[in-house]
Amino acid sequence: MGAAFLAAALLLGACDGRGSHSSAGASDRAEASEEAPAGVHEFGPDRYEAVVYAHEGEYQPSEIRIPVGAEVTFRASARDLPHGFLIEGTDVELDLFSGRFDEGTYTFDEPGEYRFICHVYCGPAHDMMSGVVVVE
Ligand SMILES: [Cu+2]
Repeated sequence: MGAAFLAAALLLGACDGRGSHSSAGASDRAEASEEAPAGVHEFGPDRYEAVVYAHEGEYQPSEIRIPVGAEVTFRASARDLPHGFLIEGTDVELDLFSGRFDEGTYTFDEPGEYRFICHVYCGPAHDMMSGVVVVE
């Protein structure tokens, strides 16, 4: 009887383990997208975070406005296929995959417009993928 109880407990435990593992993964992804809305978020003096998503040949947002002198951490992810995120004139070059973020930080000391493009071939819309960081 003792052994039967132990076996049942192990079986129950194993089922619980599998169930909670897969549901935790799903909720992690949901939380990640809800906790990081696309756009620019200020989190300190001259410190900004820009959350960018690549989706169906577009970036969200496609225009990022920040003040000159700001240190910006770009956190970017893809919502469909793998994409790239390269800001011309900077060392920010990120690889975007669905379900996780890649990060790069840059301080914009000069005002101007810095174009960003996709540098990972992603299909017919690849050449249309661009946006701009406006530093003013
Ligand atoms: Cu592309």
